[in-house]
Amino acid sequence: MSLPSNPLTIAPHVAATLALSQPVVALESTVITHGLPWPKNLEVARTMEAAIRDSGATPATIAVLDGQLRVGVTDTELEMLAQVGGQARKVSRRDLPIAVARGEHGGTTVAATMWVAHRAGIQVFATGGIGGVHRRHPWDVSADLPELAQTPVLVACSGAKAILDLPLTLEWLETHGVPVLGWQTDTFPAFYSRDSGLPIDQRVANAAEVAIIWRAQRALGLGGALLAVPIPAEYATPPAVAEKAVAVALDEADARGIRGKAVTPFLLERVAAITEGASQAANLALLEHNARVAAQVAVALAHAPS
Ligand code: PSU
Ligand code: MN
Repeated sequence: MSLPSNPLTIAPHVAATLALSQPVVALESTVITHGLPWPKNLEVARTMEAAIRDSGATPATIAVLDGQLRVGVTDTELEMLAQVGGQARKVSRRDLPIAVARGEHGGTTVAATMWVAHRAGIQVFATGGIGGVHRRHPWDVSADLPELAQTPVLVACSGAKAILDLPLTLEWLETHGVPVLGWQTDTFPAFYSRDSGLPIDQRVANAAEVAIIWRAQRALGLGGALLAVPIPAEYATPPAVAEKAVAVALDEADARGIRGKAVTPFLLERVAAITEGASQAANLALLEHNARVAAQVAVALAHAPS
């Protein structure tokens, strides 16, 4: 088995955009392979890319294809990844060398996507929800959190999925120095609902305000940051509805002994089934919205600092 000499491949149009210091937004691919069912996953992947273009930035979906770390994929490749779904490897940081060495296809998690984006020179990344500290199993901490602590990428998301322990996740981020900005909000969003009641570090009104703080973060040589964006109000689910579904899903996961990297995909799938797709509609809406907000921030960053 021989390694590709340069396992990081940046699509030509993405490389050209970066070379001109024009705005690029990275997108993850675990949400495509393991987060949503076919064909919704393809629809949402295309919608997010379109939303970013629409807002004046270039999307770069990051994935592992045939063992190559790809920054920007073609529409045909996007479709292939969506179709392959869970047969692809779920690639977090620790899975990168395995997928590369074995020449596999993989959907990259927030952690792996951040790692690749940073090495490609991309600073802004949009997703739905980051991984975090799990409920009932607080030793199960997503690799997304330490990645945020060390890799300088700004991640726009709707908080951490409601399946997680949000207070412990925020405590972890505080301990490890990850700033949490609230997009037009004073509280951390709870994914399906707009407000967890938990405080964030700083409310920001618009993309220009985010850009100022992110430039300072970079100038100080610090790691990543979160931009927490609440779900658009018309798609928000009442907290009690989501909460009930999560409780049932957690019981099922425990009863079936689901562990390790299978936990998050299992819970996401069960919550979607229990809420009869309402959670999935919410998921799609917030993913598109987060892509738009991230693109606005990338555009603001590309403008000369005032
Ligand atoms: N949250 C979602 N959908 C997802 C994920 C999180 O709403 O698909 C994915 C992301 O790729 C995230 C990963 O990085 O799950 C976290 O998995 P784990 O908890 O195993 O680190
Ligand atoms: Mn885990």
